[in-house]
Amino acid sequence: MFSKILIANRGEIACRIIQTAHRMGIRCVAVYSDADANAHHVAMADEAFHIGPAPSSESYLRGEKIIEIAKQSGAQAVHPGYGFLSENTGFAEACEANNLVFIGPPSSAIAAMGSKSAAKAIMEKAGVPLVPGYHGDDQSPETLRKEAEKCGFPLLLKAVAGGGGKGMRVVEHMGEFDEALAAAKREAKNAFGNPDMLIERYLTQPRHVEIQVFCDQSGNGVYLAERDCSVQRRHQKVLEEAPAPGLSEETRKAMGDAAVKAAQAINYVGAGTVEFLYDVDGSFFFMEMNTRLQVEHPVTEMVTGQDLVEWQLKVAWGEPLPLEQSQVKTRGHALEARIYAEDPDQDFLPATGNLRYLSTPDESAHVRVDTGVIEGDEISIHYDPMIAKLIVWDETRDQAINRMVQALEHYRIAGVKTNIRFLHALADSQPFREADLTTGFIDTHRDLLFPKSKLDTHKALVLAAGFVLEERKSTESVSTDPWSPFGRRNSWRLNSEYAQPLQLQVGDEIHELKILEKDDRYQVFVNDSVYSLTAKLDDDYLQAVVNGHRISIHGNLHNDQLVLFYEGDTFNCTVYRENYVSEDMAPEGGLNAPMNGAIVAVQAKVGDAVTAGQTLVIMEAMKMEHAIKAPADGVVTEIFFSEGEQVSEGAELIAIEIAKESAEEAG
Ligand code: MV4
Repeated sequence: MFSKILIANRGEIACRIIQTAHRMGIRCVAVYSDADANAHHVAMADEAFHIGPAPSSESYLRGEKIIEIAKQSGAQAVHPGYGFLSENTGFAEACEANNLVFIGPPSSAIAAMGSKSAAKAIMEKAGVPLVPGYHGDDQSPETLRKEAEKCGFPLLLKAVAGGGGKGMRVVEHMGEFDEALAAAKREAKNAFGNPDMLIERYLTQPRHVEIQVFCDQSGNGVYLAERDCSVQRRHQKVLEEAPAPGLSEETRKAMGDAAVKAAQAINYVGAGTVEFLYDVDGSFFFMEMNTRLQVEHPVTEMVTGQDLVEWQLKVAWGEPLPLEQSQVKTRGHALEARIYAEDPDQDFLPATGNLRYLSTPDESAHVRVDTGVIEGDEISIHYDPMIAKLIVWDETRDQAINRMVQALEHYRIAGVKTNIRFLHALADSQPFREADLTTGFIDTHRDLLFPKSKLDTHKALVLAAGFVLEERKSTESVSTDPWSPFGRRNSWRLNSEYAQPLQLQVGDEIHELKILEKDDRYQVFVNDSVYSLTAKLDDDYLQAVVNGHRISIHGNLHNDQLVLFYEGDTFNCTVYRENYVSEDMAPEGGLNAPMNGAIVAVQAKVGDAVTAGQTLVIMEAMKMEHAIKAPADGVVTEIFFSEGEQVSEGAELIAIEIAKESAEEAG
């Protein structure tokens, strides 16, 4: 077996590969960009080499540089992971040419799947079912029209050079054909430099079912069941599962055999995936083959009990496949949800920022978390916004869904917007539970996937008050001596004669709360209502009783940003500053970017005396301008950005020293 390999990747997949390699006694060399100097994959590896600046084109895509490092470090093989160089024929060849084992298929197999029409021709010859249509070289409009008539409508024009849904056009009838063809060709020419089209009958309600295949260097092949990846959004997979619900044993076997034939037709070696369109009537058709280990491979591992990275390493070393087809068994059901840094409420706009609070569900035989980040890490614009893959397993699909829902509730992130709430609604929805899976799932069930908050605002505000008050107590009671006059009870007794104001901002609205404390109970006044509250905070865990309803939730208070986590949902509010400048915070006042954006204007200089409410910086984000204002009177001590610069959400823009009188008033 190899004694040292290089992992030409980053993030969760680099960590995933290192984990198995280490278990097998293989040393790992990592590579990293400027942005990843402190990344988890670098820390996990035995050694790591810097390969360039943050942009992938200058780091993780630099094949030659990576090969040079592999040779220099004494690595015998290179694992490309997925993405980056994993399906780059030039890189696979360069590895081979430099006596490095490319842990993946031969470059010829990658190349064979590069063109859709060539791939279809190979598959047709191998007897793999294809969607009826045309994939010939004759691209004259007359031939294409004739083939369209033969195919029937609706039909789909697909770019021969396309992939991932780019360059596709549905044509409903012949009257639309010429115009659609011209437009699709133009688009394909622009996007891929190749205007050639293939024609397929358009399946209106297909599912995406893919087979995991493996081949060794002697040409033996097996399939490790299938995955259903129908739940996608703009050709990005969201939830995947194994096995595919409702697939009959006969279909599974037929699809598996077809997938192995497909792989063998191109002399495949290693891990590959053959994607099929699976139609409502049970028929299936070859779509494409992915010549790499895929993101969603863990669901296959969970149901087969096999480690696919271990298989890859063994096959690359020249060993036979660990199992024969008859030995491959599956058990139970696995689901994977992809946790992305994105904002579902802004059309899934990718989000960036610091993972200032990160708490993951406990891992077990039922729950697995594949991730490459830890609390405090930055989600940057440079790479894929996937934060983690959450994988669950149980005996039945329904139980697995319950596990997923629960695990999502235990996945808590503050500092970066995520799709966790969306995934929670999706996994818990009736149509998903009923396995009403088609590639149109998310569009069809849109109304179910953006649910209203389950926590009413008043109750959330009362809990927020409990969190803030208890957190203040724990930080203010510096003394651990229970008899100290500065201990927690005494210092608060002093204030218990009158109502404490607390202002919490939710969205654009500021809620003025009044709080009375008596005998370890609070009375919280919100608008015209009063709530009785007891609260106990243990680190991030709040146990509260609100009007006799016991609620235990987690939360995170960072500066003045409070996030509460409740049943997969989050409640966010700002603890209004005027009231929150406590002694440890004054006299420094920080001002942070409310979102990712550009600095349009800086309207103050270091040394300027400024007054509360004065505009200091103007930012532009999503075509709107936002004024950043002084929270109190003070003097500007530092300015961190200049006009025209891009800033990330949460970045400190300007520092001011708050004037003494102003700080006292506020405190
Ligand atoms: C199709 C199809 C319906 N009929 N082909 C989209 C990505 C590309 N690789 C193939 N795709 C499709 N091809 C025929 N003949 C529907 C899709 C499709 C799709 C496929 C899998 C998963 C999600 C999808 C979302 C939209 C369209």
